[in-house]
Amino acid sequence: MSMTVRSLTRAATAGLVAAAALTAAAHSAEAADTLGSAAAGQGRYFGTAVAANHLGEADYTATLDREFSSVTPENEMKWDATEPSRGTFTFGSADRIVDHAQSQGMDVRGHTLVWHSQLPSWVGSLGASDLRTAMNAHINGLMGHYKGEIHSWDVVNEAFQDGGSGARRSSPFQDKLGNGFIEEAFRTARAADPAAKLCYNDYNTDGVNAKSNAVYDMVEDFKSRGVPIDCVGFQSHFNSNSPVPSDYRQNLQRFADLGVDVQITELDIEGSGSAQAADYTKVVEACLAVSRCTGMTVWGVTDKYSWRSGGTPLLFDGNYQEKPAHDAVLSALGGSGDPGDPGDPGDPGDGTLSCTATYTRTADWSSGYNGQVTITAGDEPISSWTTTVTLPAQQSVSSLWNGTPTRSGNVMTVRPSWNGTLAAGASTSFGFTVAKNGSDAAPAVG
Ligand code: G2I
Repeated sequence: MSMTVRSLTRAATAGLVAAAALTAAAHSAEAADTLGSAAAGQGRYFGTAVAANHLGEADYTATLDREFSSVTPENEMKWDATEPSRGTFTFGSADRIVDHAQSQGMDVRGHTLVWHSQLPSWVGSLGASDLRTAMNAHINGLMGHYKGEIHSWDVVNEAFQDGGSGARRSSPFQDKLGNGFIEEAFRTARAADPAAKLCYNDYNTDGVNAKSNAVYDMVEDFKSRGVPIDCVGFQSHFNSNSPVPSDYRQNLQRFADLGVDVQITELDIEGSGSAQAADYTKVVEACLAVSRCTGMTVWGVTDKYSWRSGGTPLLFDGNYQEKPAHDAVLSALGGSGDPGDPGDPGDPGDGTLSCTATYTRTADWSSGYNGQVTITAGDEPISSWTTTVTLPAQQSVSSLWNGTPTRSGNVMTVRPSWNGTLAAGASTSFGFTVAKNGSDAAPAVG
């Protein structure tokens, strides 16, 4: 994929797939007793923050690929990483994460577009008018580059102060553009990628308190005035000073009742053993009790790379061994198996999951046609799928939607874009447009 094409949009590039010849390979599904597949059984994703510089570590990547169905770049999509000087966008590290996630059929959360931290100094030195232009250009730059590839974006992050006031936090955006900057960011984001869910994300908003009340009021106001917002992210960084609140579920529910999805976006809980496991169970149970809680993300794969590594707050220890907290999460998600002992019945790799792929031609004209492939999970939930479409030699694919294609000769391999997670018996479809180039034959799909 050349830099020139990538600088248009990655999705457009991925859609420009030429294909030929016939037959189909098998599609596959992942085993059910991992965090991602167990969550899929509950209609949720289970994700993790990922750092690009660890992807070369075999155990890191093996754990990531096996257990998780969604990734959030931990730092690589932030402003300092993606637009270090005005108008110069650098996507190398973020692209590595997105490419890796797509190769594994994982969804990607975008984090984050407008935030007071990890902000290059040039942004803070702009006057109001220039800052507004730069903010919108930054949103357009990132969302344009990843258009169609990001399930949910944290459009604005941490705009409210801690403490009892419920006031906005001082930042270049707040101080120079005033309260309206959040609304403007969301409106710009909706236009930039209408398919992405647009989230407001914050911490210490997990229970009912002055800060979460202030966010609640903002969301209520946005919904009443038609400002585009689709979800609220609850970071959920917990420790003894900031424990899992007893009204966590009620708080998630009251936001959901405003007509937005809720997501747990940066979960980690300091501690160890059964106490930590019990706290993780509370969080998972709270999400599962709220139908609009669409998924959970832990803030890292292994304790050793956590931003709070001293507090060992994650599900895998520094040697990638599953902790009691992992087993508790898996169990709370309804997962089965013996997660502490890979190789036992019920562990990853022993599952005999299945899905079917059926093809139909949905439109036809003299020079081309539209095809649609519907993937249906068998009697186990799946967290990803892979389907192969092989076209007659003359034909070529000019666009594809609701899937992520890669081409090898005549064979187009399609993996999920946003739609990897299927409950038992559930279906999803992707579609594509084909130029016949003289051949009206059907593709083979498997
Ligand atoms: O602070 C925890 C999280 C709170 N919510 C927003 C998240 O974006 C935030 O993530 C953390 C990352 O986990 C850290 O990895 O954000 C920190 C910065 O605000 C990240 O730390 C930074 C270090 O401060 C830098 O020195 C370092 O260069 O990570 C950078 C990349 O490793």
